[in-house]
Amino acid sequence: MARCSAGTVDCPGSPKSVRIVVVGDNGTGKSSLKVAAVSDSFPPNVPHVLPDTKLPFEFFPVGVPTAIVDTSSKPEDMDMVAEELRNADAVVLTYDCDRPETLQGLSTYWLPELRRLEVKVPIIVVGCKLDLRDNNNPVSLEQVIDGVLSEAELNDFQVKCFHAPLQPSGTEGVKRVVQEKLPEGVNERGLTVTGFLFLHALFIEKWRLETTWTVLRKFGYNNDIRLADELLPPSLFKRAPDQSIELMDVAIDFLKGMYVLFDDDGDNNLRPQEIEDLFSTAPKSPWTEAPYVDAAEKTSLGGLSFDAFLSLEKMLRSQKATMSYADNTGSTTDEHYAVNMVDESVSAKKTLVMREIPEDGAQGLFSSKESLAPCDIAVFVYDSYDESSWKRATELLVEVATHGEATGYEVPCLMVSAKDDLDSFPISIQESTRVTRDMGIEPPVSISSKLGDFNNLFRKILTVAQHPHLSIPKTKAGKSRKHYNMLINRSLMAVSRIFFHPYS
Ligand SMILES: Nc1nc2c(ncn2[C@@H]2O[C@H](COP(=O)(O)OP(=O)(O)O)[C@@H](O)[C@H]2O)c(=O)[nH]1
Ligand SMILES: [Mg+2]
Repeated sequence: MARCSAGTVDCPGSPKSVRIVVVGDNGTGKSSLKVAAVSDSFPPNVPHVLPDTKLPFEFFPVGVPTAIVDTSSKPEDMDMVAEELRNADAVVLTYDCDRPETLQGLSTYWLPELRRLEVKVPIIVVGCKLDLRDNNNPVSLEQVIDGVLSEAELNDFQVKCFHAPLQPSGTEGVKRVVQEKLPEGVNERGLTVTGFLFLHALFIEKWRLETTWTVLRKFGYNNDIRLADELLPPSLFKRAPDQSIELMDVAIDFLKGMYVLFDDDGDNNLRPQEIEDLFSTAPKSPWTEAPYVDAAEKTSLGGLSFDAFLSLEKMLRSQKATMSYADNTGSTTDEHYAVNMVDESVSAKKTLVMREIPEDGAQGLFSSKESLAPCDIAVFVYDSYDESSWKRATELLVEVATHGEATGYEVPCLMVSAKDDLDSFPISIQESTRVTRDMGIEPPVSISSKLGDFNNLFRKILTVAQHPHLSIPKTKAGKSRKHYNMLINRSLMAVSRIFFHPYS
């Protein structure tokens, strides 16, 4: 795509430009859209296809030149359009709000075409000529991305799975069969999701199991009805070792819907039987084994509250991410986890996934450069009555700090002094405060599990994790290296000032 014509892209020495390719049916408003974007005015007459143009500079403040590429809609130019689409960084797909058939054109032609060309860049659908829209009969995008298989989509599906198109009478036949038994399985636009599922139930009932299996296999499911690993690229979920996954609000709403659906009596307590029902379509519940089985708080009735349910779900996601798709059924059983929600404020809750690491398991933490990267905070618990336990905790703190300084994956740390109900001697408060202050972290939080006094520990953990820069421990060596780097930087700055501005 190194084309220098019309001053658009990738001339040697110039920064790489972004190409936004505009495609859509003839007369939908592509060329006018482009002129309007570039000149901020509506053109009375536009040529059929405009030459490539860069957007005015204020459109790309981050300094990336952006070009809008207009395209032809003539059938004989489709090869050229395909070439543009392959080189696109983003695609704008236009339809005409005044002509519903151009919206249909998206699902019958343009979207399948983009799929066929394997265009994997962001696509923005734009409804042009809003001023001409018939408000009594508005066409909308929902009609295209609507969870309904149109005739053409049904046909694509058939070709993908069975390598043969359906005859027009075939599609009609399918729809008729579904409609007779399940009226909501079909609407004027095609086969609905319920209709599609009903059709498969029908195949299974009639012992045409191979049909459903063929479909499942085509979409990458194996004999255990599990998606093949290669279809779940780790990069999809996990980009860098220190990035984590957050569920979006829609995902949380979906989970809430599932919870409410299966919590039959609506008592915010999902009983073990109800959990089993929830996972009845999966090979098995992922939560019946370590490390999940005891990780979440149980209600007094032995079930899961919605918070506990959501915490386990989040733990599952973070495990999937950090264990890089190791089959979680095979995870080591000596790993102990606890998950729960912590109220950050009245309206916001965060999930804490805590992994217990026994003293002799600590070495594994430093096994590789990235081993501590997924961790948002390290908490060191010591027995306030046992000096050796305090010593060991400070040693570990120094090890974590050193590992962080060496690898660049620094982890904020918090010390916790346990058994506060005992007299905290011989480790005096002064001593522990001095050590933590010297390393640049908060003083230890005192708790007593026996008295049930957690001194707001979980919120404190959350605060430290959310403000990591305030609690990254520094070793003496690390500090002096930092000091040294600062000195070097300062002197370099001084040198460059003298060097470049001899008269200033
Ligand atoms: N009323 C109205 N007409 C428009 C609008 N955008 C484009 N048109 C008209 O629609 C016709 C086709 O536009 P054009 O940009 O050539 O479409 P293209 O074939 O997709 O490039 C022209 O007569 C334009 O003036 C709009 O927003 N409102
Ligand atoms: Mg045009």
